[in-house]
Formats: sequence, C-alpha cells, structure tokens
Amino acid sequence: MPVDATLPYDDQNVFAKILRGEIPATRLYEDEYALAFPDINPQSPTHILVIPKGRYVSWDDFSAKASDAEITGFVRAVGKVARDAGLVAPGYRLLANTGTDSHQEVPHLHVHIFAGRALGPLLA
Ligand code: D5M
Repeated sequence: MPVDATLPYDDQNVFAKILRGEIPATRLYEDEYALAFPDINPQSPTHILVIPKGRYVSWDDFSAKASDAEITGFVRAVGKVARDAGLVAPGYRLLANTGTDSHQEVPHLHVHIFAGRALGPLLA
C-alpha cells in the first residue's frame, strides 16, 4: 500500500525495525550514516536497498531536514555500496520513491540500487 510521504515518521515501519535489529536483514554495508541490505522482493539480479540511519520518511524529508554530514555520509554510502559490489561497469540504476504516485511502500527513505541486467529505458 503506497504511503503519504507528508505524514510524520512512524517508528514501527519495517526499516526502522531492521535498523533496531528487531527483524532480520543481511547487512551488506553499515556505517554511522547508512545501512544496506538486499531487497526482499528483487526486481533485478542485484537489488540492494540503502537507508539512512536517521528518522526520515522520504527524500523530501531527508533533503529538507538532514544535516550536511548525514546527507554527505548517506550519498557516499550509496556510491560505496554500488562500487564495492562491482556495479559501476556495466552500470546500475538508483531510485528513491516519494509518496503515493511513486508507489512508495515503506515510510523510511530508501534508495534502490538495481543492477545485473540491461535495465532498459527509464520507466519502461
Ligand atoms: O520499496 C519498498 C521495498 O522494500 C520493496 O521493494 C520491498 C522491500 N522490503 C519490504 N520489506 C523488506 C524487508 N523486510 N527486507 C528487505 N526488503 C524489504 P518502495 O520504494 O517503498 O516501493
């Protein structure tokens, strides 16, 4: 069910539970600012989610409220996860859904990393 990205942060969302270790996830990368784990419903051979550790509903929330250190740390983490997974060549796609029209389902900011096949034109 898509979520309204203007709602307040919900500490019971599934990614908040993963961050707290209340539900399992394979922690592919973790640092002060970010956590990466495989998507439970992969849409490409490699499908990784990267989330900030802070309580941000969406890209909108994060870009407006996060500190410069959080933003820098998160952006660097996304790049590092893709680089360390060997995805730079032949390439990967980043996606961050925000709100109902985008079909955002989990109300904690997450960047999808899709790779492992030719992904085709955007929105194809
Ligand atoms: O994408 C939300 C994504 O979150 C969707 O691709 C499934 C994934 N998901 C949901 N629960 C889990 C758990 N427990 N582990 C890993 N991945 C999960 P959206 O952009 O919000 O539509």
